[in-house]
Amino acid sequence: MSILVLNGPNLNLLGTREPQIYGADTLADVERRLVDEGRALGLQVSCFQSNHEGALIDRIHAARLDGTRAFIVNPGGLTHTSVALRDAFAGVALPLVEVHISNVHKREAFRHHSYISGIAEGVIAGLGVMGYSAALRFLAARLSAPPAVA
Ligand code: CA2
Repeated sequence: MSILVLNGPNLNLLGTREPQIYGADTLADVERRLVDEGRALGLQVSCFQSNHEGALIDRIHAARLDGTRAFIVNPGGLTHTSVALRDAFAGVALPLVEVHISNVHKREAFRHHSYISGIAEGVIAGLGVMGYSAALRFLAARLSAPPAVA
């Protein structure tokens, strides 16, 4: 079973700036760990990051045909702006978990609304990069059993 991990704009800067907010791990560190953790859980993890909304949407559409069973997504700033990204996920209709490294609810008011949360199975915020691993563990369980709640 394949899980696609998507990261949006500026997350390629992880580990290079603002470590007090986003931690010290680079995106390559996070992606490597998720691939390893996925293997241990019997999941094949693929990763994609882009600074371009259209590239993310194209990758989401491609997931219809490449065996992807679920998404883990940190949409970055597009979380708070992008109806188009939400429509792409809704169009593909695979389970998704939204992850934010920081606790967006402790930050500026404009970060409190997400266009994605309303179509997500779950939302994780403020656990640092561990949030991605928590999402992966959740999906491993979710994909091998039906959801306990609608
Ligand atoms: O907390 C998160 O994961 C966010 O999705 C990160 C976004 C932000 O716009 C959201 O409100 C919350 C920003 C990503 C920028 O990532 C950087 C990482 C390191 C250095 C600079 C930017």
